[in-house]
Amino acid sequence: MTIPQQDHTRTDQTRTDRTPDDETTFPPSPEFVADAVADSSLHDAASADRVAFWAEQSRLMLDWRTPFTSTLDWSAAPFARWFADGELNVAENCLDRHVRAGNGERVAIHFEGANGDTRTITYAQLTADVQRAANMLAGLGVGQGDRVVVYLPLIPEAVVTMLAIARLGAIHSVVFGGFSAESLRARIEDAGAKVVVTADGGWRRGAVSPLKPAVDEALQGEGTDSVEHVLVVQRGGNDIDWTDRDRWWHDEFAAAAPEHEAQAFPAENPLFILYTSGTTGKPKGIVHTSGGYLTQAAYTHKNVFDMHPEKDVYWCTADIGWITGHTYVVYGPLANGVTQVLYEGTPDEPKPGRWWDLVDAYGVTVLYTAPTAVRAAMKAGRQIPEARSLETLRLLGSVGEPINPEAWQWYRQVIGHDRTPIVDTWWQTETGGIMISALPGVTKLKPGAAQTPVPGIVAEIVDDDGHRVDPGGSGYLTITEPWPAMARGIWGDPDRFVETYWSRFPGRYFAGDGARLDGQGDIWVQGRVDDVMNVSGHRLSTAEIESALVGHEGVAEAAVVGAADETTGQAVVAWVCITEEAQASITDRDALVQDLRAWVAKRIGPIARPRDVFIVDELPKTRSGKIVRRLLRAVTEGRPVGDTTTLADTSVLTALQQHTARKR
Ligand code: 6R9
Repeated sequence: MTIPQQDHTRTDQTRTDRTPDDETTFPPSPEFVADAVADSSLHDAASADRVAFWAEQSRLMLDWRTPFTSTLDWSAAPFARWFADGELNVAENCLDRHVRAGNGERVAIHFEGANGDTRTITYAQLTADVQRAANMLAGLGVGQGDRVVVYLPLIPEAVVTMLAIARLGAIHSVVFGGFSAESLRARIEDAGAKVVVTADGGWRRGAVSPLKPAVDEALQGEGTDSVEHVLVVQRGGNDIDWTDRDRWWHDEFAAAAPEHEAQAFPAENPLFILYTSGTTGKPKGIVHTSGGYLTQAAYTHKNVFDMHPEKDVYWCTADIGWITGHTYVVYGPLANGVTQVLYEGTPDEPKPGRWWDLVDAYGVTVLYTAPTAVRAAMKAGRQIPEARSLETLRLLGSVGEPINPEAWQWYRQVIGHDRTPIVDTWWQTETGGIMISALPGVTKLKPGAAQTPVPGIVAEIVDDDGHRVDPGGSGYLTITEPWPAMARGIWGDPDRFVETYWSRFPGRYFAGDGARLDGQGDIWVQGRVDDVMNVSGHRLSTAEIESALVGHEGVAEAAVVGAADETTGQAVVAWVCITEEAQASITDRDALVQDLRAWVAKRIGPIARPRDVFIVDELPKTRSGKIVRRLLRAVTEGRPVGDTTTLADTSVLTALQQHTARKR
């Protein structure tokens, strides 16, 4: 069965899968519908002719220098070619064309540094900066197809650098500033980078965190001889070592010519490589190209976030080191000519509530963030956002993990004042853009479910044998038809691309997520399949139990893992952080533990009752905020934890190990 597209006129009907969560829905308000970008005609057009639909969206969203005549070439599947005989310049689509259309004075970026320094950059200014930066990079020998590694804080120069590289038809590979020298080295080597762009340091919690030393260390390592220059932005003002290959950004920038004429490149010219960690071994360099990627970035950004460029102030809180920062900080919003906020710091520096102050200060209308941030805000307490206005917000988005219905409800009530729609967007580094999400103004929203493939995308949930599951069933989330922003491969390793994503279910793309299809055809993404537990032969989803735990008033955040158990195969083990209020009021922790076990048993069923509940201060997370259950499982089972390089803070593990040691 193909997952039915959302029928927003359908009301209550017989449901084969009745869980309490399937019952709660929020239809779009008439006020929202009246001014909504998306309407149901998108679904109609995409169902009528999917490939023609994408061609139409591409022509609508982008300016092509040479119009394409071929839309999709799938003859070398799974390596797709979209719009292949067309030519465009990606940076010109994000910049110059808005200036030419008379919108040069519109603010592109409201930048706020961690320390409170601010910059307002218009489209005209950003275009000028990128032109000059393109000349600067060309002067350092960067041209079409060359790789440039970007290792910068979240500052305007990062956006300028990415776009300048794109303008030259070169390939950027952004490495998150929190990654170590060794991770950086491995990426520089794999990409064969010619230039590295970095900063002396960035600001975090009132102090400078140095970046350049990691580049120096990386370049002393093996396999980095390809690097000819390091371009250094002055940001932290910290002392740094200097070598012959180093150049100050401000010197080179000032010396570069101001005007740069953008050349057109083929649609399939590579735009970037972004490394993502696999389950094992070395990170995969996911390759994205130009025309198809930008089409889907712009189309999803416009329709999923209901973008009205002339009046919206959009804010995606992701770092540019992640795919979310690529597609929904840089390419989507700028292709659509939208005004956005760019903030260097953390949500709570110098004190809790900084994010909400920024929402009020800039009049943010659309906010896109991760469930982990929502749960952190829940943990800190609703009094913090309640002390702010937040009246300008009209739409909220979520990405990165399943959002528990409880967090969804809190996000809507406390941040969205009970009126904003929330779009829960499922996608991946490999998909390039949003794949599954409600369309605001069209879809009846369901807390906790990503819901429906966006028009143009076809998703199916299949069982172990690759057969489609019926409504009410669970299985593996697969994509059955090629899409414009799909990865074009793994850098230097085409076989690994086929093996990793296309071999488990022949003819289908599968990248590791489990999902449930409810009685109304809505998709509930349940997290990576290795997060599914098997307790006495029952398949239990970690997400579902976590959701139940977070529904308890004392719990702020929960991570559940299946730990090896002699009798039940696996046993449910929960790690929870409790709210500030609960910390203040609870005297008997054992009683709370028993209460939580009973709570889960009551909400889901006795089979789901956790064997152990550990109350901890923090959970192990990646730097992009995803809970690392693999490590939690190892700790729970008392095994060595192995590679911890993806962790934001490794000291968390030691604290966790003390809990299980006490237990043994
Ligand atoms: C965009 C991004 C991809 C993995 C993906 C899935 C999880 C992302 C989600 C979600 C449930 C959502 N994920 N969005 N799970 N609901 N709305 O995060 O890319 O860093 O490559 O991670 O994140 O497990 O497979 P990436």
